[in-house]
Amino acid sequence: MPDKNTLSGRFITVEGIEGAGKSTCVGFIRERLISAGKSVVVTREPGGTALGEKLRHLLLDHHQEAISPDAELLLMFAARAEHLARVILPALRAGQWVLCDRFTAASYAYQGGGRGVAGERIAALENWTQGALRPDLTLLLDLPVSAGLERAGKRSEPDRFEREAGGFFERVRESYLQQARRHPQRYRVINAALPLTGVQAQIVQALAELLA
Ligand code: Z5A
Repeated sequence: MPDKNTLSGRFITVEGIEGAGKSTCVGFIRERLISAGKSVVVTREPGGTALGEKLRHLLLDHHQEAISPDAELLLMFAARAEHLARVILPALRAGQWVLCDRFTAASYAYQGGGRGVAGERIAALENWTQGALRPDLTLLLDLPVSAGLERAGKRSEPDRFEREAGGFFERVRESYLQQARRHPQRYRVINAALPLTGVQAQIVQALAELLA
């Protein structure tokens, strides 16, 4: 169980529905942090370790047989436990800044909001795997579902999540926004519907608060 007091690094997560621009923004954030003199570890969930990447493949592969919501949640947290033990906690202990494309907020949004798993179950797993550790800053890239799906749809074959109907993503978006309302001290909602320069300007402001 991590003791928050022994972690001298900072933990930033980037969240949002498909096509919100997370991957695009992670590259931008990394450059900003490096310019500010920080040592940065960029990673993602599910994934970030050898086991995590195998689990990611199982979770996203649309040729898989259907996965029950509870199994899906447990696999996300199995990947997360490994990710915390091997990548995130060692980096934070070494004073590095960890920048993660999705984290536990995605479990609340997709398995909770999207699939209907009870929030208490997710909270129990969160407390078990993370102890008191929570991201220092979560940048929630928010935009209408139709806009996100249109952006995401211009790319390769849809994965298992991207095949869900629009209502699923509306619930995911609402869950993310609820989490941001519940934890205003560590969430910043970024209007991701703006052109990239407008999105980046909001990110710069949010990072400045943490860097100050
Ligand atoms: N998942 C879960 O269910 N539970 C969990 O606990 C976790 C994850 C951790 C992982 O996929 C899946 O796992 C995810 C949730 C689930 N569901 N799905 N699918 P992922 O992390 O790879 O997530 P993704 O949503 O598929 O990523 P994405 O579709 O690649 O989206 P993105 O990274 O947010 O977008 P992007 O690639 O940066 O940008 C998309 C396009 O829009 C691209 O062409 C950009 O050039 C363009 N773009 C970006 N920003 C802009 C702006 N501002 N204007 C115009 N165009 C833009």
